[in-house]
Amino acid sequence: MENDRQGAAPSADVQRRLYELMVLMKAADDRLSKGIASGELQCVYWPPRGQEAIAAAVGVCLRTDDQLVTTYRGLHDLIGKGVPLVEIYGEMLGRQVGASRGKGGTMHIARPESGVAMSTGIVGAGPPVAVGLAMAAQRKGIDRVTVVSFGDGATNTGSFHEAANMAALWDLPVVLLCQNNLYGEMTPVEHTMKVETIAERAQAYGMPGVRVDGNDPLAMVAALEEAVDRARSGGGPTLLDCVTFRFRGHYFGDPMAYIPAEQMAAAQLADPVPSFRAALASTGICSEHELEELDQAAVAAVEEALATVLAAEPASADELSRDVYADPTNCPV
Ligand SMILES: Cc1ncc(C[n+]2csc(CCOP(=O)(O)OP(=O)(O)O)c2C)c(N)n1
Ligand SMILES: [Mg+2]
Repeated sequence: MENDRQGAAPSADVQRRLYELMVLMKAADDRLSKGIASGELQCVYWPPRGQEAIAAAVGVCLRTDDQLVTTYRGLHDLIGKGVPLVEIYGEMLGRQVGASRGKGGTMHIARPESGVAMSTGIVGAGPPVAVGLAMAAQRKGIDRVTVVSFGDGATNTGSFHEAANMAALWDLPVVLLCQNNLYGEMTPVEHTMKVETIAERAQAYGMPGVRVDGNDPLAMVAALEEAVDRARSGGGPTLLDCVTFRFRGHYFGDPMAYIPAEQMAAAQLADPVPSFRAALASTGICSEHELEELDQAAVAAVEEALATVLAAEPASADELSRDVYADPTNCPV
């Protein structure tokens, strides 16, 4: 990988925070998966299990008012950006406690108070929206960086290329964060493009493109920090090609027959959550006892959030006509 933890490692506190976020993301995914599989929970779900290191880096590198645009596979990104789990689960399960009072669903979670501008189910739709947010910040002189998270498959859409060109041309404060999990639905990334890496696509637009080990939270923080600093200081966009894997396939319940057994075995060895746990123990940043406490706290937080959501009212019918039109006197950008 091009970016292998250049510069000083993050402080012990930041490393602990990264693990805390990663283990919360994993616990949130595990609980949803268990509930959907048993029939206890009914919702659609595109699981990001395995992509925790990327989202945790988003969590420690962005300010609250920096903006995030993400996708249907956004559970971890939303947790990283600080959306309360009750509002995420609430939205997925169609309850009034959801971020959009239960009417958005899994694909459409937004929360302006946390700097989450949009989640989208349309592949490649995020980058143009992020470029618009970055353009607004540049024109209005707002100190704000926008990060847009999307998959490898999205880099084959026209909207990605138009957005990348515009972002580079105008030096916009945006980071193009590709969560390259090696598949778009059931198609391996190498069947969809002739160039070898997604990072090299950046050259065509005149912006830096960096390939990163997306399973290593420290490499991710180094790369994302550099990209965010560049964007914030007027240096323009960066394309980050974060190489990772999704353990549960495209959608929850995907039998994953298209994934070679050797690839799955290798990915499991590189699973970011146990790998980072072992690294924190071996460097002495966390004791086994501390790690155990973080693991248990994550599971407890997830159980508490789910109990709140299951006790909440379903989305009300009058939501159908509320928020249909923007309020022109209160239009955040
Ligand atoms: C414009 C558009 N085309 C096709 C689809 C169907 N679709 C949903 S997810 C997906 C694969 C996207 O792959 P990738 O961008 O790598 O993201 P990942 O799902 O791996 O996170 C496709 C083709 C869609 N939602 N939108
Ligand atoms: Mg993909």
